[in-house]
Amino acid sequence: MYIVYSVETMCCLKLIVFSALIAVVRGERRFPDAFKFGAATASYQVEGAWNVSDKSASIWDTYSHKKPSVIVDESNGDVACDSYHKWREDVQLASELGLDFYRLSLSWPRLLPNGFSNYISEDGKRYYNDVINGLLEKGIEPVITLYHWDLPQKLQDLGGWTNPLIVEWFADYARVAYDLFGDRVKSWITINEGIVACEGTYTLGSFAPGIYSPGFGSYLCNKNVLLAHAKAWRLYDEEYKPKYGGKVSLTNQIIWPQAHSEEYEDLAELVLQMNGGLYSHAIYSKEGGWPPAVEKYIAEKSAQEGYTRSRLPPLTTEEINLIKGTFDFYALNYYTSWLVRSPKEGENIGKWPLYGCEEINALLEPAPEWPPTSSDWFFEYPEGLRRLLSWLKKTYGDMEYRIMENGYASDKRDLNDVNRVNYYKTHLEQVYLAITEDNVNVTYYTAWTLLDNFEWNDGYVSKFGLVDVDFTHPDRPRTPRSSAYYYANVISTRSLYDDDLKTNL
Ligand code: PNW
Repeated sequence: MYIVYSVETMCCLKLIVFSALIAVVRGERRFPDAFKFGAATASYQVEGAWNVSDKSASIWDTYSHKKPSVIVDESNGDVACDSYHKWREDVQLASELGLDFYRLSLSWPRLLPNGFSNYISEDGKRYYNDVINGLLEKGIEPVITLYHWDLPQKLQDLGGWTNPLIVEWFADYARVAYDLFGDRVKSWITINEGIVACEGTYTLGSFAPGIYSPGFGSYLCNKNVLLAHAKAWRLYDEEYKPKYGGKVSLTNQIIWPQAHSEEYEDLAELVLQMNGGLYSHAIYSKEGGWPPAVEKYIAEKSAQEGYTRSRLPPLTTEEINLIKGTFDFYALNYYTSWLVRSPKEGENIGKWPLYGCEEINALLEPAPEWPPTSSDWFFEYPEGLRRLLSWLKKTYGDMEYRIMENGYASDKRDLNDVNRVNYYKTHLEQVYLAITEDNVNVTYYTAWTLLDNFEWNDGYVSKFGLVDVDFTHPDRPRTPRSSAYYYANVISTRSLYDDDLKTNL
């Protein structure tokens, strides 16, 4: 395996050096010197080794085992990319790509098999120390996500994210991670895409543990995720930042909701407040709390429905102040955009109640000219990323923005993945324009994902990898795609090219 990579890498390196020379001569669009390029994965999606040593089950272990039919190919993450055993290869790939940083997540039940911090797994500790040290040895910054959706089943049995006590349990877990790895890890993400996790679980009922409770469960979950993030951020800020000087934030996945036409601009803004504002207003606005438009809308609707109180649980002044300002940078995950309009008389709102569209009676659909991908929620609109960055800066202010996920889904195992190359090229162009034209201080760009992996309800069918993984082979061999070479080119030259790109293997 390594020999194959090395030969290809040598060719690739020669190409990169040659391209770099040309870039200098032609003055290509260059990213700022301090700009960092990376790639991401998440524990349940890549690690496998679901029951080795003393690791306990996560909600995705339990869910995929008990209800395989909720995953399109009835698969699970039992082995996934086997990164638990093959992490050295992953680190080697990251190094060959020239990544400045690698974003990975910790499996809570691997590190704390009880869910609680009274017992730390030696094996979990060793595994993450190995990966972190392996990355640092190659000069790659480890960026750690504490929670990327694999909750210990034992905590789910106690109510999971709807139990307010999880706020303290999460802070205890964060403390363990900061204690163990904080001397070497300077970038932390507390929780990945709280809104997608909560809505996927409770509004769609399709993410683990698959509890269908639209309009209730999702709001309880979002509230507790916000509080848990805030506690973990404050813990770092008070006790660890003085000695380690790192930065902590949480990732928000936001779709850009484009009004179908002028008459739907208010509706599109409400969709944006529901999916982007729910977390952003609470954390980044001067006032804090839920976005006023959303709070008002749900309170009024709840009253009309005969409830004695709003289905959106209120935040007390103390909670608002606890959450407000708990960031060191804005971390954005962007994939796609939607056109927003009201449904016509009798028209079904469709399957995208995600982001509260059922709640606010908004219909989301792709523009006909946006190319589809293999994920049914995902159409290509690169300009959406630039628009979103501008909106964030205008709404929440000038701060450091880090793009922590962006990438392309395909159901093909093609090594010459021209569509993915095009996706990265067109989205990086928009990032470049956001920096140079709109003066948005974007400092990190993260490709989702390094390796094909377990894509939640899409199993192994939807592939996002720069690197192909053969899931039919027990060794899970990895083969870089054209997009990997394209990205390596961008990273080594820190520039974008218009043409003469060799994307074939
Ligand atoms: C993110 N949507 O999930 C996650 O952070 C990753 O784990 C995942 O593999 C990646 O994006 C690709 O899906 C999302 O429906 C899941 O809009 C669903 C949506 C967005 C992001």
